[in-house]
Amino acid sequence: MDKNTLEKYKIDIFNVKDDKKFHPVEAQHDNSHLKRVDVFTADQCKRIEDTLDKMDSLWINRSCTPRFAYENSTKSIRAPFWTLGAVSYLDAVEDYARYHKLKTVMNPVLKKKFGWMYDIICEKFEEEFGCPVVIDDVLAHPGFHIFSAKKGQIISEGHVRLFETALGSIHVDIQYKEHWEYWQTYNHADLDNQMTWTIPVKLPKHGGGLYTWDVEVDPAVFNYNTNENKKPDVSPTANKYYEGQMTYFFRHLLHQMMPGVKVSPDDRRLTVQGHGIKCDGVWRLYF
Ligand SMILES: O=C(O)CCC(=O)C(=O)O
Ligand SMILES: [Fe+2]
Repeated sequence: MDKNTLEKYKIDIFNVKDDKKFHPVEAQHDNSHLKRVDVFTADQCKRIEDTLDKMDSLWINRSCTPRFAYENSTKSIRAPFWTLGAVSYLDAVEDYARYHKLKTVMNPVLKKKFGWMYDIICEKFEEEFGCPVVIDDVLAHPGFHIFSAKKGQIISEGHVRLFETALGSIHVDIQYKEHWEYWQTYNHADLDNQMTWTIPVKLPKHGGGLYTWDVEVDPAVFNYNTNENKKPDVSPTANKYYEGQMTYFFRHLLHQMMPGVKVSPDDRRLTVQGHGIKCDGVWRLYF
């Protein structure tokens, strides 16, 4: 996207022309499709961030990988973007065996370092849904999206500007489709009600969030296009994120990571990331 298109795009989306009032995260109301649950305290968020930093040799650099590998036309972001854990939309989409290889290495490590965190997540979901919620052991454990430099380093000026652009695609989550055969091992896997959840543990100073669009799209074809061609006619809702607060939604809610605002070189956007499918009465969480 060239700079002029980008500027137009920002103004379209935020509908705010005066840069002094440029606070897109507060521009609009919450989307009723997006649920919110307070999950971690500030201390717990800090503990997660510190643990994540201590494990930075295991972060996988995805900065040159198209943000959503199942799309045929996305730019390489080349800004510091890492993941921890095996990722359905990046690894399984590319090579299903690679996903399982990485998961086999990473699951025990994640369980050891973040077992306490998974316990809290499952407990909160159980309170929310009133049925058992587990971390799935066959698929990859929930992991992390890391938009940040490594601890003690800063993001370069060029990358700071990149973080202020729409790095994430406009998409629906269809990660569950990669694991079709696995779901068939259950009597009933509710593939019509798949869930996506995100818990930010560290956000940039000027915030972060998720755009959502209240429109129906065909999940079989929608993702496989460029953002420009996919942008719906209606305005998105800007759902602000809060550190420690989970957002989750069901089915094919159209969404996009919100671009950063006035990003500084030491800003970080760290999120615990996962999905869920209810199989034989138990929600199974995975990445
Ligand atoms: O980071 C976010 O806010 C959302 C990420 C997302 O859409 C995804 O991982 O599918
Ligand atoms: Fe998504």
